[in-house]
Amino acid sequence: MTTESVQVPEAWREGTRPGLPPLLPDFEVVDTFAREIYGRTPSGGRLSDVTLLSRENGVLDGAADRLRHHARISCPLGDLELDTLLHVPSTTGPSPVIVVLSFTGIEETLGSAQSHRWPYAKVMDAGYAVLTVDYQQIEPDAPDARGVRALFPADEPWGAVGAWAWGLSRLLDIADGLDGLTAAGAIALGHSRLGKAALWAGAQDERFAVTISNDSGCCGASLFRHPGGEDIAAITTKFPHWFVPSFASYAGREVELPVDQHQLLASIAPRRVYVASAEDDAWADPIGEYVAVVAAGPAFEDGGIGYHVRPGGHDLLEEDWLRALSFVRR
Ligand code: GTR
Repeated sequence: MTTESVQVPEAWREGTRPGLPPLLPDFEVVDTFAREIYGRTPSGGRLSDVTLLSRENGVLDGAADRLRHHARISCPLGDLELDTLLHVPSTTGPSPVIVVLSFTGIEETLGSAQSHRWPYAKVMDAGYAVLTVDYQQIEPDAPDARGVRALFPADEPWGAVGAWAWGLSRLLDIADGLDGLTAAGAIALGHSRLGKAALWAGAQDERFAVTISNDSGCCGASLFRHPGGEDIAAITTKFPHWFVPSFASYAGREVELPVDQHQLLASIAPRRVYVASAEDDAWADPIGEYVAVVAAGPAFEDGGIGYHVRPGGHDLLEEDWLRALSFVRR
């Protein structure tokens, strides 16, 4: 772990952390996270077909093949249609896949103000395929949205973060049937709100061998009980649709939540977790993320959980990908 630039206040150093709930068996804790925060992910949603739309071999100076697919997922009340973008290393054998949702649409990952977040050539070089979809094709990011959540009976509420996590699992279903990818070693990666979704996907779907959260902050990797950055009042006021409606009742009552985020990280063990923070990203509380990683540590075998904090602000940089992937390779 890279800890040198995390200045943890005395009260939050190991052994003296005030009042964090103990680590619990994962089945119990995942259920509590569903009930209190993210909502229960409904079962169902079956991949019905995947159509290849285009294939370009040898892009990125020969490092990758680039494939676009259209996928249809049949849900109880209708079909969800997804347009995916896949990069597969062209020089290696079957590759493990990183599934990651895109904020800005799949074509934007290739050349736009956002493309620095997608260091495809370096990731190909490290031997990983990358499969992505626009997160808002799964569930639009708005309170009155009608995405995948409208395709299931409204028996129990689930928030948009839960819907995006569901989408990461569907990306993995898609990857399962594609040539050039191995089922083993699949990675869920997400930045910010999509880092929250990646952690929730990793906690629920055991096919993910590794979960990587980047600057995921409140309701992601950072502790509710560590003061600093976004809190429940702020997040549920601005983004009420991300969580179950009752979660907002914990605003200002963080200490009464029966869980905290180190338990979400721990619930993924023995599968691996990597948390990346940025020094200037105060809103995501890098110290709260670091302390969560340390507190989750006992649930993992040696080296099962990793962390870095880099200089700079809230963003997903090449450095974040490469440091996370070097943790995965170790
Ligand atoms: C912020 C939000 C954070 C984080 C971020 C993002 O506005 O308060 O929880 O998710 O958005 O997704 O970029």
